[in-house]
Amino acid sequence: MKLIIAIVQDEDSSHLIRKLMDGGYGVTKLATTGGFLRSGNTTLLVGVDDEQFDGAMAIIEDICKSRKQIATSPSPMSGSTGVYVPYPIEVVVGGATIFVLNVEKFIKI
Ligand code: 2BA
Repeated sequence: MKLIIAIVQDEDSSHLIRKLMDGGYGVTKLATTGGFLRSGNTTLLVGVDDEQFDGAMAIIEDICKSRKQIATSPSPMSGSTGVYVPYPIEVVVGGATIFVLNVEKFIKI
């Protein structure tokens, strides 16, 4: 058994959860915050049998899209003034950041 930890964009999360549930996968949704953008994203925990793994990954790849986002980054105006001025930067947020862990035990009580 494997645990898929998928960090996805909020925009994709409802559609993705629906498709995973329709496919018979168990899903837990966590509301999370990205450390860089400091904006909300969604982390899904999906526990799968080994033979279900490829199917779950295919659904995630199919639905999660990368998008450009504008973030503001503080930058020193000058070394002597020490004043920080926010300026916009464009980042490409990936469709999904995925960690796959081998599950030692899966227990339901
Ligand atoms: P955030 O940390 O909010 O990052 C959003 C996007 O900002 C990243 O997209 C990346 O394109 C950009 N970014 C992140 N750190 C940067 C930096 N130091 N300088 C310039 N640009 C930077 P993704 O890489 O697709 O990551 C999307 C979200 O996945 C992240 O949101 C974070 O919540 C999570 N994530 C990514 N890598 C991770 C990791 N190694 N461990 C845990 N969570 C991770």
